[in-house]
Amino acid sequence: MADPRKVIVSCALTGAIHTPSMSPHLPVTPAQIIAEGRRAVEAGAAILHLHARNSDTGAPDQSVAAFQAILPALKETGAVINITTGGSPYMTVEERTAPARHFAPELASLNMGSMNFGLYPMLARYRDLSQAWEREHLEKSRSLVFRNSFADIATILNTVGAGGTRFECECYDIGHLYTLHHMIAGEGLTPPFFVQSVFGLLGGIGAHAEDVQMMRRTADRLFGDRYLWSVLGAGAHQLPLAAMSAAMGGHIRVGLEDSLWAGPGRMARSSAEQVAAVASILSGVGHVMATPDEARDMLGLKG
Ligand code: KMH
Ligand code: ZN
Repeated sequence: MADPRKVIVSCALTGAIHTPSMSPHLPVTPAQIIAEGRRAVEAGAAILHLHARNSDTGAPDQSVAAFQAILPALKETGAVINITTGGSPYMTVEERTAPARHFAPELASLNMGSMNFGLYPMLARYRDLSQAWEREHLEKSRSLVFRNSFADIATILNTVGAGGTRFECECYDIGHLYTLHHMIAGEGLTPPFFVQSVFGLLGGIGAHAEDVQMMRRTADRLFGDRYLWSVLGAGAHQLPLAAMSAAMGGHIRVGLEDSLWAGPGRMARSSAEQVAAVASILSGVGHVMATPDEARDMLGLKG
């Protein structure tokens, strides 16, 4: 019998989109983020995708100091550390890349195109945003364009990549795959490429099975066997698309950054609950979760 397929599970612990008023379980202080990271790794996550927050307000904080408060303890989990370069979509590229440039992690996110970022419709459903920054976030999000120009992408590749960091290439639409393909030729990106396909975020591709298949087919055509395909379903799409990715031979990303839910109408109490749900999906189809070291090997990370 063939060995079981190893699936890399990434866990995104807090992000910059959801706010404390939306869920009491969203980690914002260093102690909460560290505890969530440990639980996610115990549940089987190989990669921790990290943002940091201001401890007092829970607002996104992309300072080196905010990451310094969480990184040493999270590195001790043994997981692959993936630092965001998306930061918050209101920040400049200089601000967004500061922690990844400073810490030179094994992995960093790289957003592959500019887009309307579907925050407003999601935020507008929450009536009781209790803090001023959360209400401002709602107001600003209506006219938000998440900017990732060709020059921005190249800057991130060249500055963050200089430290030996490799990239989780976040593709929110088919066009972003073509941008990645273009960047490979021009900017010296080397395989294996880690393609994180993001589904169901308004402004990007939808979360229908046909969308998922189209993304996969296009990536196969462009990158052949030189890439690893991972699926991120936003909000309520998270676990259904995790199951679809498992069935299609893909890798999976979950976590409270991407969805506050653990099932229909049921808020997740922890990112680890979502990782555990993925573990049971994978065992149901005969796959196993890759360890952090297996993920390092598969992604060609510096270790
Ligand atoms: N929240 C995800 C949909 C980043 O950090 O670079 C996008 C994300 C961006 O993870
Ligand atoms: Zn992120």
